[in-house]
Amino acid sequence: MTLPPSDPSRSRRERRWRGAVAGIVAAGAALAAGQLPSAIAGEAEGPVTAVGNVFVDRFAASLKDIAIQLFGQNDKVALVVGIVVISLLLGAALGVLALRSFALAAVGLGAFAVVGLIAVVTDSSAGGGVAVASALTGGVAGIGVLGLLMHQIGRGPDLATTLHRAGDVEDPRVRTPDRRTFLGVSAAAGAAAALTAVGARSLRGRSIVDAQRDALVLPQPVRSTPLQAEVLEIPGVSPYVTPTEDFYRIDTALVTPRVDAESWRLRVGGLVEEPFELTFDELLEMDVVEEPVTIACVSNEVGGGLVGNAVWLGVPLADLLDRAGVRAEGTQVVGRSTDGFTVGFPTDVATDGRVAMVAVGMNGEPLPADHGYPARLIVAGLYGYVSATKWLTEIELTRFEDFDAYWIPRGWSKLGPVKTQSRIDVPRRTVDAGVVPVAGVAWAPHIGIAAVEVSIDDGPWQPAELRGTANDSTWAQWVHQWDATPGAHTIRCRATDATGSTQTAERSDPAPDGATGLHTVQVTVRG
Ligand SMILES: Nc1nc2c(c(=O)[nH]1)N[C@H]1C(S)=C(S)[C@@H](COP(=O)(O)O)O[C@H]1N2
Ligand SMILES: [Mo]
Repeated sequence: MTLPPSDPSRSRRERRWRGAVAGIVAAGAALAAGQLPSAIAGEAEGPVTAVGNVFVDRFAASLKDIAIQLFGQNDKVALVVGIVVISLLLGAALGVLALRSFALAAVGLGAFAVVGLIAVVTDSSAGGGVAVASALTGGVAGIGVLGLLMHQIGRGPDLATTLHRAGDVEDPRVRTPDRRTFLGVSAAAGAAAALTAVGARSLRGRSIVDAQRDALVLPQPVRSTPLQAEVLEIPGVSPYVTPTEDFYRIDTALVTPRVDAESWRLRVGGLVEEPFELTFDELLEMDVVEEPVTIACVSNEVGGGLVGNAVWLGVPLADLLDRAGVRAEGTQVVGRSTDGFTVGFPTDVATDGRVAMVAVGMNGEPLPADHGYPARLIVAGLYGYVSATKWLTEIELTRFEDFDAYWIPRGWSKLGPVKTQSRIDVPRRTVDAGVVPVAGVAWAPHIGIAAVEVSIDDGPWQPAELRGTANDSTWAQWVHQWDATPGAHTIRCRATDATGSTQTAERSDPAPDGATGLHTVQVTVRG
């Protein structure tokens, strides 16, 4: 099909549309090619996630409401998809611009590469040479593909100056290929870009660090707390120990850092008498203990799933601090991650006898990469954002008032003790009439749960039966046998901790220091 010269507005629309397609394909090619150098260099991250990381650290996390949303996995996928979609839309605009001036559009694509370059350099987890290579490859691929497709439209870099501009009338000397040819070439270039992106991704696949982790043999603990024998096994009720693959994951890292334990060091310094540094082997040679601890995220909503119980193996934090000799002014323990994330909590918490450790094992295995391999902090009774640094690399003693960790300037409380909570796991929606278990978990680490009560339809609080726990740092499973009658019912639960204090019914949001309120479920009982 040749464009009908008799209809200039239609032909202009058609050309504009082709320009947009060319721009989208060119931007896609730039994105995909830009991912290659870092993938070949064995880096876990490319420019796209670098832009995402910078976005998380600089902008999104400073907006409190978005920050709460930005913790989880789905938000990360959404962020990466958002970056790609915005890039392609910018590409569409540049493609239309290229119809008027290829040079300007090329400059636009160059600017696009520079943004990627700046992001990679800014993002602490990536290196400079790779950043430049990414920007060059991406920029050259983008401009090259745009040139190729513009040539197809008859507006390539070499032809642009020879074209008549006035009225966008077709120049008879320039053959405009038909739509099918244009789409064919675009599709081929798009497919090549997609293949490149997939290739770059699979190159990142399993790193040597995964193999290293699989080969690691954990040391035997000098002390461990036996798990209690009698556990609730009701379908739908959280198992006492959360299987690692079901354990919630929260962090600001768009791509899990893969930390090489061989070059990894743990530095203990700051306001201490004798700062020191340990290799991973030296850390493993210290006395390790094994304890189950329930950890929770401050952004967990009442009744939510950002909480889990695992058996952690690690070196007591108190032993490391003793070795360094904390000075009186060292009132805050700061934990730094390889990815720049930080936590901070009062030094007293690390030494008051509760479980506080540099963990290397989770549920009998080396820490998974997602949960902080090779080492992380675990402190019973503190929310993760103030304590549980994954990919830990430095413990620094500071004055409490001298340093605020990652989430503090972003609107969260400086102190983050876990609030006592209880959750109804079953029933959640519908049940058959008769005696049915109302059951779930309750936690108040490191204090312990003394009682859980259940109220049906705002009736009197009735005690639930508690299962024993291995220590006061884990959640307790609970069950209440309910004689369910047909119809709609409201079930609530509340927990009392070992100090005798009962959960408040007052509802508050996760920000700034953890949600409060009673978990409430509406169920329908079938007759
Ligand atoms: N390096 C690093 N460590 C981190 C975080 C992070 O963003 N980066 N998030 C913390 C938060 S908010 C929580 S709740 C816990 C979650 O640990 P998990 O992913 O192993 O469940 O990790 C903590 N450690
Ligand atoms: Mo968290």
